[in-house]
Parts: sequence; C-alpha cells; structure tokens
Amino acid sequence: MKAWGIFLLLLCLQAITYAVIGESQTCPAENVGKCDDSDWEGEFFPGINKIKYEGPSSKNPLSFKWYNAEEEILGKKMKDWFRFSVAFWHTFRGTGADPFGAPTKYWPWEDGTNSLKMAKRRMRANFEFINKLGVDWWCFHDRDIAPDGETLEEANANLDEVVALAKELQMQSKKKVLWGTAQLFMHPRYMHGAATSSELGVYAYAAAQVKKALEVTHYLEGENYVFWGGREGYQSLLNTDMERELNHLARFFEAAVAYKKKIGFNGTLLIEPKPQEPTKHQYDWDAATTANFLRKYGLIGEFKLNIECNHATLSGHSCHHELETARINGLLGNIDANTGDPQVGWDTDQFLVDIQEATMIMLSVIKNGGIAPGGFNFDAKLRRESTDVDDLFIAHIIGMDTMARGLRNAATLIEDGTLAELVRKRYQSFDTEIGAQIEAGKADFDFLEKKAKEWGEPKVASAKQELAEMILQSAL
Ligand code: XUL
Ligand code: CO
Repeated sequence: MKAWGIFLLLLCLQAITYAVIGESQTCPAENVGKCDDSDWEGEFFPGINKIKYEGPSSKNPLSFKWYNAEEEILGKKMKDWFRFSVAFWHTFRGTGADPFGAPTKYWPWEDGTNSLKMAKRRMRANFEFINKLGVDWWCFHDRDIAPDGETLEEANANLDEVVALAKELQMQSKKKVLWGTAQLFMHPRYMHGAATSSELGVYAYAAAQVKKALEVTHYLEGENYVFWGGREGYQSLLNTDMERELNHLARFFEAAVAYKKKIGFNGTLLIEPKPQEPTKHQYDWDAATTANFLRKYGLIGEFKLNIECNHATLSGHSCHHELETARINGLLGNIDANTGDPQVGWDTDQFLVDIQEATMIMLSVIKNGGIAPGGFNFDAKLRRESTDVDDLFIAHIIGMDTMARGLRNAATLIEDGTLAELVRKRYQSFDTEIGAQIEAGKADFDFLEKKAKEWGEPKVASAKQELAEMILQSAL
C-alpha cells in the first residue's frame, strides 16, 4: 500500500515536471554516456500527429499528397500494393557520419551509447514512428537493433531481450516485420567475407548468426528473410579461389533453406544483388547473375530477389531493368526503394523522388500482380545535412508519395492501353501461323531458310521509341 502511494506521488511529480517543462527530458550530445538511468518518458515525436492524406493541393509537409492508404487502384488498396516498410538501420541508427566527417544527427532520445537500455528505447521510438507514419512493416539487421556481445551467447542474449520488447510492441500496434537479416559485414571477422570467407571458423560463425536471425525473424512474424552479401566477393582474383567460394556460398544457402524448413518459417528467402561496395566485386552482381547462380546450384525454387534501385544503377542497369529481369524469371520478391545520385556514383541510399522512375517501377510491379509477401522497404537515409527530427517524417512521406504517384501513373497507362498496344503492334509479325511455330520451337533452320528466300528482303518497321516516351509522359 505504502509502495503504491510512493508510486502515485512520483507519477504526480512527473506530470508536474511535464507541465512545467512542456516536453520530454533529453540527453544532450555533450553529456554522452552521463545521462541518468531513468528511461525515456512520453512521446519521442511530440507535436507530430498521425500523418494523414490531404490531397495534392495540401501545403502541409507532414501530410500525404498522393498516398491514400485505403484508396483502391486497379482493384487493390494502395497500402496493399506497397506494404511500405521502415528500415531500422537508416532511420534509427543513421548518424549522418561519412568517411570524411563525424555524425551530424543527435536525436533527442539518443544518449550516445549502444547499451541495451538505449536499444530498447530506440525500438520504442521505431514503433511510435511507424504508427504515426501509418506504415505496417519494418526491417532490421540483428546488430542494428541490439548490441553485439563478447561472445555469440552474449550477442544472442542481447538480441533476445530487444526482440521480446519488439514482439510486445508489435502485438500492441499490429505491425510486423517485412524482413529480417543478419549483419555479416561490419565486424572485422568478416573482412574476407562470411559464407565466402577463406576461414572455416568465420563460415561457422556466420551460420550461427544467420540461424539466430532466422529464428528471431520467424518469432517476429517476418514475412521474408534477406541475404545481402556485403563482403561475399573479392578484392583480387590473384588470391581468390572463386569457384570454391561460390560453392561455399551455395552450401550456406542450402543450409539456410534446411533450417528455415526445420523451424517452420514460411517466409520467403531473398537475395539482394549488388555489384560492388564494399568489395570490388560482389558475387550477387545483379539479378541475372544471381538467377544464374541459383539455377546452377538447384536453389532457384527456394529464393527470390530483393531488388534495390541504387544497386541496380551501380551495376549499370536501371531499376526497371532489374525488376523486369527478376519478374520474367519469377524472382521478383521485394524492393529496396531508394535511389543513387548520377553525379556521385556510389550507394548514396537516397529516398527515391523521381516520378518517372517510380512509374516504370510500378509498371513492373503491376505486371507482377504485386509483390506480396514482399513490399517496399525504404533502404534510404536522410542526407547528412538534414538534421531535424521532422526530416525523418518528411523523407518517408515524399518517398511514399513518389511511389504513389508512380502507381497512379502506371494505372493510367495500363487503363489507357496505348503503350501496351504500341508494344503489341511491334511484335505483330509473330502473331501469325509461322510466328507461333517459331515460338513453339517448331521452326528449324531449313524451314526458315526456305521462308527467307520466298519472302525476300523483310520490311522493318519503326520502333516508335519517342512515341512510347510521349505516351509515358502524358501520364506523369
Ligand atoms: C547495403 C544494403 C543493405 C541491405 C541489407 O547496400 O542495401 O542495407 O539491404 O543488408
Ligand atoms: Co538494401
């Protein structure tokens, strides 16, 4: 009874403190590590309400102009086309640091440590953020959400503690994990790679880390699990047995498939292609290379691809190209929605704001009938110079609005049908008896030579590229 009284008194004192100060206590950057032990109270994003759709004429930066979650486009709600997800590592661990400069962002809730207490606080901030943004999914690496440990046991115990909180917060908010992954690139043990390391002990350590990450992704009702081979590649072929490394990688994936089945995880396993960075050459170079790898090792039915737009351009393709390559191979699983900067050239992980690019992305997604159980993960970060808390919201809002405009435009193009008709006409010579014979594999070279002689010089029609571009632009 006495304890209860003291608790009520403390609660009243706290309420008075809030009333006087008007906001939650923060731990300033200069006090790194010296803040008191009480945990964060109140909201992380005070003054920011749930983001609403206000339509294209709204001037409110904290509103959606084009993304209207419940609105149906081509028979599906917008939120179901996208299944938007917040990337924990950028939004909650991104500091603005780059190879030339120190962090620029000091979020009020950060105390400058990577303690378990801080990890839990960040997790609560994550859930307030996704609730206010109106997004149903989030993605994580094991080491973003919980501190590493001196031993695997300690790292796993840290992870368990944070994951237990995440599970509780998920149940309260009805949010889920879009995908989880293991971070197999930061620690020095992974300097030669993880599954492709020249060291057997590292291969085993990576396997143990993925085993645990699969378990927690399953526990958090994740719908997918991603493998991004951060250091699965080489810096020099002179000291690399590429064939052996690729064989190891395939064995690693086989073991992951077996473990996924063993624990009853029904999520999709995804591989995220990237051509280089941090290694000079990464084995999952692009969608076609990865598809070839999966086919060679008999893994094609067990995996899909997570296409990241900035990785697409790093490999010399467009995002649309990578999506189409994945789609026509039945491998389109998820999109890491971001973009690079053509003047910079590396993996800048920017929010995608190009409406034309978004439209082409959505043409692929619609052709694919959507990408569920995958979604659109914002593997994107604020620019180093954007340092306000509300910039986190604004960045995600423009990312979502851009994709929503892409969806609306793509739907207009599909409903209009002119572009599809242009493509159909381009191939109409194959819509004939002989065309059907060729497509069915029933036209041999003797037969074709006979026809070529009979028909003489073929008439070749215009490709109408500029007309196609004109049609695309009319929908933007
Ligand atoms: C790195 C990258 C990763 C993966 C997950 O370029 O895209 O964040 O998405 O490891
Ligand atoms: Co990514």
